Amino acid sequence: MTGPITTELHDDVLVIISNNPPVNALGAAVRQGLEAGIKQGLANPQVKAMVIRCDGRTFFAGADITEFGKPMQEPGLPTVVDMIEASDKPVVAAIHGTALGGGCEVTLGCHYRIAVPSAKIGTPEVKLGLLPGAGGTQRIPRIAGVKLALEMTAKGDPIPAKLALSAGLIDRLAGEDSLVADAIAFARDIADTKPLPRARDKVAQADPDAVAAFKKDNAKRFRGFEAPAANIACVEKAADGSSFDEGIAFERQEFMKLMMGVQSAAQRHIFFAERQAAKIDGIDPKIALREIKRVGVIGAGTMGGGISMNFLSAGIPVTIVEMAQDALDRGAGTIRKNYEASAAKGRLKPEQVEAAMGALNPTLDFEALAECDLIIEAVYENMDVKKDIFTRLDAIAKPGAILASNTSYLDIDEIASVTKRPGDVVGMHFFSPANVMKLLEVVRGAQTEDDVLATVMALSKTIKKVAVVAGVCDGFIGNRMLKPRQVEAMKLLMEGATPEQIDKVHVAFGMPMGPFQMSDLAGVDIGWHRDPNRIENIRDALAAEGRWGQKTAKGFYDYDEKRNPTPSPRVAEIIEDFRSKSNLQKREISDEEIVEKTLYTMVNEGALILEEKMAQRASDIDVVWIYGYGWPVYRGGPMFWADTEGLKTIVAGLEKHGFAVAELLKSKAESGGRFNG
Ligand code: T1G
Repeated sequence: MTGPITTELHDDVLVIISNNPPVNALGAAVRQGLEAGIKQGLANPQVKAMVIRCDGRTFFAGADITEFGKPMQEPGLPTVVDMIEASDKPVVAAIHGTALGGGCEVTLGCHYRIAVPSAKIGTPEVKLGLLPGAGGTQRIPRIAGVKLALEMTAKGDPIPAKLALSAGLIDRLAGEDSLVADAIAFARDIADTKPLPRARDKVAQADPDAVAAFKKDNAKRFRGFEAPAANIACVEKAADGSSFDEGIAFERQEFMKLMMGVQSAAQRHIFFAERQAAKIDGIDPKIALREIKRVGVIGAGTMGGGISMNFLSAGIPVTIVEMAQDALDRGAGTIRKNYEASAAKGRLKPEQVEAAMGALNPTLDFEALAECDLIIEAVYENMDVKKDIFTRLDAIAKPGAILASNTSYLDIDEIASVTKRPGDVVGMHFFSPANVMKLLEVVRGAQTEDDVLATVMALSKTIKKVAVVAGVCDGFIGNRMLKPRQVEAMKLLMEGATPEQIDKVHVAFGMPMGPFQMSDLAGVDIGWHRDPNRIENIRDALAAEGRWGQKTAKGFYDYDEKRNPTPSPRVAEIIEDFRSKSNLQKREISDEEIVEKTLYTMVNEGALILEEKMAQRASDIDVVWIYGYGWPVYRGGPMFWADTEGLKTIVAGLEKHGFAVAELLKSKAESGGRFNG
């Protein structure tokens, strides 16, 4: 046998082996090989049973997503799964790593399943805007019941082998290091079983209460997504008395609808974009990285504490430095409190909390940073303060230490200029709360060494961040695009829109909150000059009255004790006051105008970012907005969304309101191009 599938005959057991790195995706060659392997086993009278297993780090991790959207090569995965199930000789799936999507469905077509304890199985297709399209929605309910099938398919999180065993999705646990031998022995044990157990022959019991509860519990989580409902409908179909084949036909129909839809294209785009973002154009992926054994964090405030947790949770010791003992104690105390809160929710074991805290070295001694390999400054956003710190760091940090600033918009090159080692200086812009938000903008200074950048990008994966390389400009990528959105939103207030109208448009679009809800959450006073007598705009007026947002129970909205927002008559007065002073006439403003002025301008800024090479690629900008600001993944990020809107539409919308259109956007619109290929 050629290609990724080979077979080995162990007396009366034929082992069919896939070797298709990196994750044994079920591409055409694998499917063809599996079909040939099963045929070989059926044709050989010596073979009493078969085992399907994978080499490498995991069992099949699903269909090959890179094949989607291209003409499908036979045999399709459903055909392969059905062929396995129709075999009159038992087929055993030997599972390690993560049997996901089509990989899980291959196991369900097998008559038996054996897995190592560390294995996981799941159907994450919903995270790609899809559903298990090779029988998973019909076989899982028949084997494991409706309730678990809903969890697995409509939420898409894999389950551990132990739970799969109790649910009947696997039949036996293998030794962690003896999967192949145990699978062959298991195959021999069951070789003479008649009739062979087949998922399609089982009956799924309807469970309308479970379905209703599941829909209710997940209504917020599923808001705006199409795929979860399709998964739920397929699982219900499996248990509504329909035949297996009727269920399969329904699954196929629903699968194709999703596959051809924009949401799945968007979610598949983000799947690859997130992985592409980790790649730095022009740097050898095999470049030697600097060793980071200890991290230093300067500043034990909200950001410094959150940043420290990322490394402590990854088992990397942290030295955290403050200037005053009470600030240091408060910072360390907050870190402990956060860990204990996670432990209380069962997310961490007490010993993990102690291990993390044991690896934290809080100190007032700035010189203690000399033992650190990476030092991250997370202090007040003031250039003079940062320059002072980097001057002191330059004097004490060991040679080769990486010096990073967590600044959210200040010039990394200017910070680097005060050191004798500008090549070691980089930006690491965490998003608050730093121990929760996945996005990390890694800002490449003009002189940042390649190995410094590559080291930080690799380290980002270790601390479970999604890192994106940004250039040195005001606001880097995310906050730079946020600016036109906020500016235009404020202007719309002056012309007659209300904060709640604008926020409603953004929430309906799929954002977790609108511009004004976000201001109230972050703090209306962030970046305010703090002079209550200097009132030059609506934001100054609010800040001057102490309307600083949720933290003062009033901002653009008024808040009750549960922080529920209500429109504020006082804010309406302030807006009306500014409008009349500016001789502006209040007018009706359409939702369409709000989208054009607040979202199209973001796309325009994204095009400028690409023109100036402040981002490596359009998909990186999409990743920033998905992971940094909650842009709805089913719209694929601002640049992907612009492609689906049509760049000509974006240009027309911008020109209608007199905005200067970025050259890149204009040229792509004219040539019928797209940002994302
Ligand atoms: N197809 C193609 N490439 C894939 C792939 C896939 N299914 N999964 C991963 N890759 C690539 C990935 O792009 C990266 O490439 C490399 O493998 C390592 O991945 C009919 C329709 C398995 C948990 O959704 O969740 O089956 O960047 O960096 O962190 O019902 O990959 O190196 O060039 O993520 O160790 C359903 C998707 C498909 C699983 C491993 N399956 N994959 O994580 O490595 S749809 C999925 C993952 C389907 C059927 C339906 C993860 C992983 P590169 P990685 P990792």
